[in-house]
Amino acid sequence: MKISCQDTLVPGVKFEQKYQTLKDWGFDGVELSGDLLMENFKEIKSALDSTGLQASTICSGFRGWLVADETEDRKLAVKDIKCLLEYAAELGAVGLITPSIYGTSDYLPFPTRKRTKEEDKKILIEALQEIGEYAEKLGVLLLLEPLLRYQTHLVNSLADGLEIIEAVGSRGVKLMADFFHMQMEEKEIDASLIKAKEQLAHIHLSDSNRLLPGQGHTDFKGSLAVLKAVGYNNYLAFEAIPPGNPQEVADALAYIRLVLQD
Ligand code: LER
Ligand code: MN
Repeated sequence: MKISCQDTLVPGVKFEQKYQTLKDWGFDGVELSGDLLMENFKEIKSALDSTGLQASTICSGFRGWLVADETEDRKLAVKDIKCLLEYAAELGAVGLITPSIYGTSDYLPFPTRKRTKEEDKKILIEALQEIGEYAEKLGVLLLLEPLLRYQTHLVNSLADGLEIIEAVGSRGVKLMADFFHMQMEEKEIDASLIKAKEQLAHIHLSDSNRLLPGQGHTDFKGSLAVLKAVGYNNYLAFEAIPPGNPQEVADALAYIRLVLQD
């Protein structure tokens, strides 16, 4: 398994400086923030080329949401997502990560949704069918990310994600898993990973408290052994609250490499 790290976790002003640090720490790749990429594609591409660091994936960064209330915001999301998928193809990245929508919840006093969950699901599936076809042509993936219930009302568990992906039926749309979200939404993380194995194309390594892997109470030893056993061979990308001392990122990488050796 290759290991990458979100660009927000590494210090540095220039992209080149950040990517070189990730390389020096021993990461195989970088997960790019989509919003930075939208603004700085040329600079980012040239920094990747000069450092030789691989772009593993792109994380969000588009305007609107696939199940936003307003049609215009949904169209904007599809338009930007297609652009980010093109960037993914140009950079040789696996694809683009997106949740269904961020900032909605059935469990907090967010504004009432205009539509039922079933209506939202239909909208999501149709949008992903269009995007999936585009992604297939480009040879990249749209990675659907389930988020915990306080961040989204739609697609919280891996099973929720699988239901959508099966309905979409495109090779261009796959599932990803984030250990932070799974600690709340899965009954048994390892059993859910096994069920999702055919569709699982990316993973966010984050501990139970959104700190770096090894700084919470997630059983990475057990779950990474399960992923190994089912033949998961895609990226594990670090996502976490940036630590006080950046050296902690390198220490967390050493910890995960050790766990993977067992
Ligand atoms: C948000 O909580 C998250 O996990 C990110 O990966 C957003 O896509
Ligand atoms: Mn995540």
